[in-house]
Amino acid sequence: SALRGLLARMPKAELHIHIEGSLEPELIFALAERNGVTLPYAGVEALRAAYAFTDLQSFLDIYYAGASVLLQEQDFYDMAWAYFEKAAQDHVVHAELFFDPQTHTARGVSVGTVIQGLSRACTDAQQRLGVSASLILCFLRHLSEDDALSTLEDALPWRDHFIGVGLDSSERGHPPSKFARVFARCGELGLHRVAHAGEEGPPAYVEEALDLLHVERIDHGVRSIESPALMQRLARERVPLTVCPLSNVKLCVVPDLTAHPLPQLLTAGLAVTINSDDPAYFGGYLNDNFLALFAAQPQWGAREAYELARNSLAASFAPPQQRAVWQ
Ligand code: ES4
Ligand code: ZN
Repeated sequence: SALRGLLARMPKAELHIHIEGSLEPELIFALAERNGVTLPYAGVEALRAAYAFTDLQSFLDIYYAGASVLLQEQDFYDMAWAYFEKAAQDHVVHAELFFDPQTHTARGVSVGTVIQGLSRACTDAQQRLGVSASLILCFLRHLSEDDALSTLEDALPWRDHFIGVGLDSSERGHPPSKFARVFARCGELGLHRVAHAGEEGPPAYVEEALDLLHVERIDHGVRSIESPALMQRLARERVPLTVCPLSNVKLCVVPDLTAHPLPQLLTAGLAVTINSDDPAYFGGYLNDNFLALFAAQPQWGAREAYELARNSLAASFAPPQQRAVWQ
């Protein structure tokens, strides 16, 4: 239909993608072979069959196992390049990629190896695909704040290769307050700040991320729907939410897309965006998320499509001269 064509072809930004979550099973096994890594799955089909998640933790266990095949700089480049080819097909004009250095440094891979491989792919995405791309370093919240601080320290020689920091992994029991000092340091360094909050955690974690970490965007934030006071604040302050519809269904945050709170968040005046989160694990890239959500909202049309695309470009950290090209 015309609407499907519009959704697929309109220019959009992707602001919530874990690049390790873009590793398709075929590439996982190809890199395992290249690096001599043995996986606890017989093959591509057996791995895909294990993608039946009941909550965030059941996903993270498999996601960290998949990332274990990444060892060389070229591995990080190849992973990101495969994503950029998908992004270009989806008419993504700008992407901000999350990466998890601690997942790799724990296996003896240096932060420099990770960042140099990803950064080279970002440069090539701009030059060969016309996709502007930047990196956001994420701290794993199930680890300590001291671990996050030393990860930041280790990454500082590559300070110019990432634009900001985020907070991801297991949310429950690991509130934003745990990372107040490291986020304050990141603020002093002029880094943008975002955090996952209100995915599985309560609305109070969204408030902590805003008040204690001083984040500029909230990743997920869907449980804000439970607090009218927080909803009013997010609308008034136009705090962008990077919402991931297919992720929320796969991780049982919502029962199905017809029950997803995104339409209510949008109607309440929040700066909502649509994103893919971990597309290789959750059943689709950015356009798949748009198409699936719009299929569950038959009353939606071009107005909502443009609003969501415009929100994504407006909520990006792209510099003013870049944004001028989109207007
Ligand atoms: C993630 Cl869906 C999600 N939530 C929290 N942390 C993550 N890391 C990768 N995907
Ligand atoms: Zn995420």
